[in-house]
Amino acid sequence: MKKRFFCIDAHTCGNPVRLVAGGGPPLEGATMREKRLHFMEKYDWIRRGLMFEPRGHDMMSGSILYPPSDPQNDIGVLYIETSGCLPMCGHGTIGTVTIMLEEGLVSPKTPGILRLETPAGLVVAEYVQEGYEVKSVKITNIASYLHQSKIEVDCPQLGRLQVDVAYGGNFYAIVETQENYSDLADYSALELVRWSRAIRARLNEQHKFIHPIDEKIQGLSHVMWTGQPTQPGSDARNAVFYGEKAIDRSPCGTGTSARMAQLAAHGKLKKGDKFVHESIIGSQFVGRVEEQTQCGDRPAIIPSIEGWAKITGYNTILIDDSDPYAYGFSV
Ligand code: PYC
Repeated sequence: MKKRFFCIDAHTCGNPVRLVAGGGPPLEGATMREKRLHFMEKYDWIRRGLMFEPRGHDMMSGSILYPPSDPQNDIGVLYIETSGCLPMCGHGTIGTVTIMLEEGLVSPKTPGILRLETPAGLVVAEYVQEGYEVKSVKITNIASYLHQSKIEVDCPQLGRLQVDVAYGGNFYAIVETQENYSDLADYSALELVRWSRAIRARLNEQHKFIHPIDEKIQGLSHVMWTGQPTQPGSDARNAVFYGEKAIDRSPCGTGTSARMAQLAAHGKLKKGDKFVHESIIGSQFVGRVEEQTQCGDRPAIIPSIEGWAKITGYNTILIDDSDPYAYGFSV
């Protein structure tokens, strides 16, 4: 049997977004949190088929749209990626909002604003659209917080590292300059990928990373390597590892949220501050600390992230049961 998916492909500041506009499955559950659990249990083959080779690649990331559970909101978004079904994805949201508006997939209840239900919670997107073109999207993210500071972990080749773990919609190990690590510019992407896999596995073996309000969000999935900025206006540079082989080409929305939460917890950012984050390819997100808040019993911030996306094409993708690689592969 051949399953057909109508996808609109885009990139947000360099990182891919594949919005599944037709062919997504009906999901059980009142909220996107519940729908995500149903998708992971019954439909993960769709994620694998659309994200991995031969139809996707290591960095592939996407979304599927659902009606909102609360009529005040505009739409529900499920995130799919090579790394799994993320609770929240920043670059994916900026790309999804751009595609929805430019292709007329959503009618905003309030012009200039879209209220999005995500598995991690409500995310509000403010956008600037001139004619057809969406110029920029600013998303106000969920509560982000520093989970644990100064965790020691052994890294192949580099040796002992000290990392902080912060949450910005996913859990991030953040590696800052220290005795055994200088700057992401000093290492190859292949080295960063290899080391990320190793330290992620060790950190997950030795620690539990569980969201204080939603125990279904657990496990360290991403690793952020930090560095000095190279572009005018940037405050910092980063390379975020996800899945098994990916380095985010965008500055990473949930990663930038986690980084701002970590800096705020250490007294280096406060409400109202701006933080321009640069990716491995030099693209930029403008982050801001919008509010100080709590996440369960943890001090937290509400961050916003602003960026842009461009549609790259329309893609009708077939997943054919008789294809030995119907459900993707990774080498
Ligand atoms: O932008 O949040 C993000 C993201 C997560 C993984 C890749 N990008």
